[in-house]
Amino acid sequence: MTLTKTVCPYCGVGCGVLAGPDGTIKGDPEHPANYGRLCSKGSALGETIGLEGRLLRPQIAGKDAGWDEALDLMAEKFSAAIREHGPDSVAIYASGQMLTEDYYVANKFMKGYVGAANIDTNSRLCMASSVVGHKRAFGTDTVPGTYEDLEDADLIVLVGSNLAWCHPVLHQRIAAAKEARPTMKIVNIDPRKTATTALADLHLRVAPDGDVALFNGLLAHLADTNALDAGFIDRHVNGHQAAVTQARLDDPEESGLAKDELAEFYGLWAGTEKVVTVYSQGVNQSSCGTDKVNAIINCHLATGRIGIPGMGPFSVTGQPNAMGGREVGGMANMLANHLDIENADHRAGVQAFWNSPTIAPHAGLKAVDLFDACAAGKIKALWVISTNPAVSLPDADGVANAIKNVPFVAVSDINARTDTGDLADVLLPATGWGEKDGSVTNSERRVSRQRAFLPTPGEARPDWQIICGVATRMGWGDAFAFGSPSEVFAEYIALSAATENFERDLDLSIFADVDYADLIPTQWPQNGRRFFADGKFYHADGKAKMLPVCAPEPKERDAFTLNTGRNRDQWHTMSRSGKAPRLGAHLAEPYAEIHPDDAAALAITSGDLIKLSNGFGASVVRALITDRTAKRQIFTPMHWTRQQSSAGWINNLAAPISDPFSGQPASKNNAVDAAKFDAKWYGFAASAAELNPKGDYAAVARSLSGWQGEYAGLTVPNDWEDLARGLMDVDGATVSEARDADGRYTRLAFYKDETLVGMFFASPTPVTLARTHAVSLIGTATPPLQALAGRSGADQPDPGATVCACLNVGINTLRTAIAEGANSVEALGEATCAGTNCGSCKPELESLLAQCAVPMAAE
Ligand SMILES: Nc1nc2c(c(=O)[nH]1)N[C@H]1C(S)=C(S)[C@@H](COP(=O)(O)OP(=O)(O)OC[C@H]3O[C@@H](n4cnc5c(=O)[nH]c(N)nc54)[C@H](O)[C@@H]3O)O[C@H]1N2
Ligand SMILES: Nc1nc2c(c(=O)[nH]1)N[C@H]1C(S)=C(S)[C@@H](COP(=O)(O)OP(=O)(O)OC[C@H]3O[C@@H](n4cnc5c(=O)[nH]c(N)nc54)[C@H](O)[C@@H]3O)O[C@H]1N2
Ligand code: SF4
Ligand SMILES: [Mo]
Repeated sequence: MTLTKTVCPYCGVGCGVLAGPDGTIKGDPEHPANYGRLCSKGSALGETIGLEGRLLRPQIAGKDAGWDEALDLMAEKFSAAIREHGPDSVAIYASGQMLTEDYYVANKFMKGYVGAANIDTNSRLCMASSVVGHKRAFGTDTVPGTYEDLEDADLIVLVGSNLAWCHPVLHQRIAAAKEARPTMKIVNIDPRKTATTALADLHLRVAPDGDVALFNGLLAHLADTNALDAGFIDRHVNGHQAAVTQARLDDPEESGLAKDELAEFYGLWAGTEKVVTVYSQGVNQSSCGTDKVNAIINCHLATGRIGIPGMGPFSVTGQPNAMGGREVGGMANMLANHLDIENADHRAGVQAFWNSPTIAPHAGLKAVDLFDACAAGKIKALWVISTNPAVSLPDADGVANAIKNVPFVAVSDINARTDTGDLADVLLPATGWGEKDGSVTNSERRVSRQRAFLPTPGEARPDWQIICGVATRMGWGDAFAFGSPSEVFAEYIALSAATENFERDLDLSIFADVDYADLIPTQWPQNGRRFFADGKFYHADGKAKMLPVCAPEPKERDAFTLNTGRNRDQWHTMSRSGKAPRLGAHLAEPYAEIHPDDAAALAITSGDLIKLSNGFGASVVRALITDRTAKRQIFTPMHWTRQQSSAGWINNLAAPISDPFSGQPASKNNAVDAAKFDAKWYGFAASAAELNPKGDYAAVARSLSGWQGEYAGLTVPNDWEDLARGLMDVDGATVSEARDADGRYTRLAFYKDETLVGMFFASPTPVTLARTHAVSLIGTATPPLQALAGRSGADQPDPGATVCACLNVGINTLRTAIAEGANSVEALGEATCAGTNCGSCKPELESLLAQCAVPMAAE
């Protein structure tokens, strides 16, 4: 079988993948992002390409419809809104997961033809602060770094980045470089201990949003110790004096770090020439995110540590095409090809190239404001493409209500059911990864082709084609007569050439003559050319700018600080990664990391549920008691939605507070109250058919034999069988029951023709049960007595929660191997195979080894 060369649709590392229609997935050894490596999510892509749950034809008001009918309705509703309420009454909310071609067409449609810039994207929640920080410092949104810089550096500072879980292949590249050259130092700046911390020489547990104070302190230290590069500053940088003066006004201890920690970090930074500072959402998603970015860049500019191999600030992008989206001017305050919407010459240049009837005269609404406008009734027609705002935006329940308030809502998605799709008037079926063609740009500006290797399912269409269909029906057919993504790409490259006299950084000339079909992964501006090597920046005078930034007042609050982020094996709202059972098995429930002292104060013990609440809403999740999180700080993952949980989506707790310059929401620092959720019963279900996530607490996930679910309730039901039948589809099944004398512990097994199709275990305390074992019985003819025992026989030990997703190795198997003498990650690999495929679980293997290590004194 020939495998197709394509690129992973998850994170911004942009790994090359070799894929086959039978689900074969391999890392592409020739792709310069990964040289053959893949992480657990990439490796499991083959499990996510099935058609279960897919949206296969357009739907209007919940009923199947033809494309003509759906597109006619779209055009009619958008045209009517523009006619009656003006172009600002319509909006698109799009995504950094769209391909460059989809993104280009969507922007041309809104900015050049509708004539309004109300097209914002989920990049607002992701990269917006970095964009503004770059523009303030460099004059353009330029990411100067390359992946090789990370391998060349002598010091890598990871700020607000859980690279081990969120950019795993980059993390592995760094780990390999450090192993080969142990003098390389790594500093991890994060209020939390994460899987990334394991690789760090120094972990700085910064206070939430203490980063500006920390980097201002560094700048002051560099100035005080004569570590600045006066020549570089003189030739290439403005604003240095003001920035240093302002930095000196901050007390570095407001970062939450002790004097000796500060001294160690500052000494290391000052004494190391080759420093790369990598930053991600702990920096961007903050009410002072843009200032954090500039505080970091200031230190690089002041020391001339930029534009040279192994040095520089490096904002790693989250989504597969976060970078491409910025290139085509995806957001509401951008124009195409790194041009500025506020600049009349730029607008005229783009309009002339498009030959369009109009051009958006000013920036449009940024995400949070856009949904506020929906709530206020100002938006009459909304089109959501490739994103799930009813889950991922702050005040998620408020956003869901705002969407309901829009008279006409269309959602383009690959899945029939999403929290946002459930609110739509029209659903438009998009082709997904593996079925569509186009290009994406990764964190190091490398453009790779996504290529189709699967047939188009049902009547799905690629996103660019759907947009062209609507534009054509609105009367703009000539401008949207693209026949293929390669034609769109060609126009995008031509626009870059036509506007080259504006002298922006975005130089795509390297793509001018490429053969799109065979395009190999290619970095702009030109393979090998380094930004800022010549000291040339993009402000009018060719210099860079240091910004005076000032640390925010430390937040005094009685409530807990809620920090949010990601799990290793899930992608955002789980619409794709949730389909792979082995990814779901890593962390199968929404949870809150809480410090042991705080848990004790709330009388929460292991296995209990915790209720988080504030003025915006409430969530109920499992308590995960750990000192990975600091006292008075709670961390929850962002992944759970209304589709898999009854109370586990956490953005209904997030205040819509944004950075004043970038409009990026502060998703990592919200006030929240916490209390024990006083469940009167706890339940666990395993079922062949899909489980229903309903009740006071419920969280369901796919399992290797069907589905598994955790449940809890505030009132004990009268009839357990009734309750269980309401959660799982076991119509016509016979039931066997085991119960203790007072009826508090109940175990039910449902059979259809002797096959076990469902099990339900309830108890007044959190259910202790060998879950992987229970799940493995579904679909077998195990008799009731054995099934309901809830234990595996001695001949079949229960592997426990999955640690290594690739090779399906559970925590109990690993503990046994450690007890039997495996004392290193390598030894665990030999004994159990764990960690020997993608390696994403190695940090967890290390921490398990540390936990299980026999104390020296006991030996
Ligand atoms: N597995 C997985 N990988 C992903 C994704 C996914 O959904 N799943 N999504 C992708 C996307 S779109 C993105 S944007 C990236 C995000 O990648 P990351 O930014 O690395 O991931 P997060 O978990 O959101 O947050 C990173 C860290 O910021 C820390 N943090 C919180 N507040 C502060 C603070 O004030 N200062 C500092 N210094 N740190 C703080 C958090 O504790 C957290 O550990 O991941 C990408 N990769
Ligand atoms: N609390 C909190 N909230 C956060 C964050 C956080 O750290 N904390 N992180 C923020 C960040 S950085 C990000 S990037 C966002 C991500 O948040 P979202 O973008 O809302 O999340 P996704 O689940 O990636 O949504 C993508 C949707 O597109 C669909 N889809 C997949 N492929 C295609 C396709 O080819 N075409 C179409 N039309 N649809 C497709 C999927 O089924 C899914 O419904 O969340 C943000 N929200
Ligand atoms: S690191 Fe993992 S998720 Fe990111 S692109 Fe590579 S394989 Fe995909
Ligand atoms: Mo993101």
